[in-house]
Amino acid sequence: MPTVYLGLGSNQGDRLENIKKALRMLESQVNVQSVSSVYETEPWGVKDQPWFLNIACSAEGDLAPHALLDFLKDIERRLGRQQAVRYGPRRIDIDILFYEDQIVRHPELQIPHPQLGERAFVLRPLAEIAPGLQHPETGKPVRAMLAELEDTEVARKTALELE
Ligand code: PH2
Ligand code: MG
Ligand code: MG
Repeated sequence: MPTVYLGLGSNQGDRLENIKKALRMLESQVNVQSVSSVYETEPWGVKDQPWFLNIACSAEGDLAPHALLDFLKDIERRLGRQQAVRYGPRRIDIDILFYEDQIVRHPELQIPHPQLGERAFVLRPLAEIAPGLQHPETGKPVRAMLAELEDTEVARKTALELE
C-alpha cells in the first residue's frame, strides 16, 4: 500500500483538538503510522494572524492522489473550515507533502508539496518522523532540506500530547 506524508495545521478555535479530530477522521480511510510531536509555529506567508500548531504524519492507504485530496478536503469541511484566504487563518489544513515518490503537477494538486523546502513548520515535524525521506525530484533527504532552510520562522516543539 502506498505511504503518504501529510502536514496538518490549525490556528483557529481549539487548535490541538482540531488536529486530534482530524487524525481520528483520517483513520476511516488510511492507517496512520507515525505522528510527529506537536509544534507551535510562527505564521508563514500572512504574518498578522495567530500562531499555528503543526504536525506531520505518515499513513498507508489505497486512495489514489486525487481521491486522497477529496477525502482530506472533506475532513477539513467537516471540521468547520471556511473558504480560507490564501495563507490566512484556518481551523484545520491537511496537505499532502509526499505520496510515495510520485510527482503530480496538476492545477488542483501538486505533489510533492511545492513549498516544502521553504517551510520550517513542515520540515521540522517531518524531519522528526522521516529524516531520510528523499524528495523525488532533487533526491535530497528531508534532514538536508531542513538544514538548508533559511530559518526565519520559529517552529518549536511543544509538550502537547495527541493521545
Ligand atoms: N499554513 C498556511 C499559511 N501559513 N504558517 C504556519 N506556521 N503553519 C501553517 O500550517 C501555515 C502557515 C497555509 O496553509
Ligand atoms: Mg497548507
Ligand atoms: Mg491546504
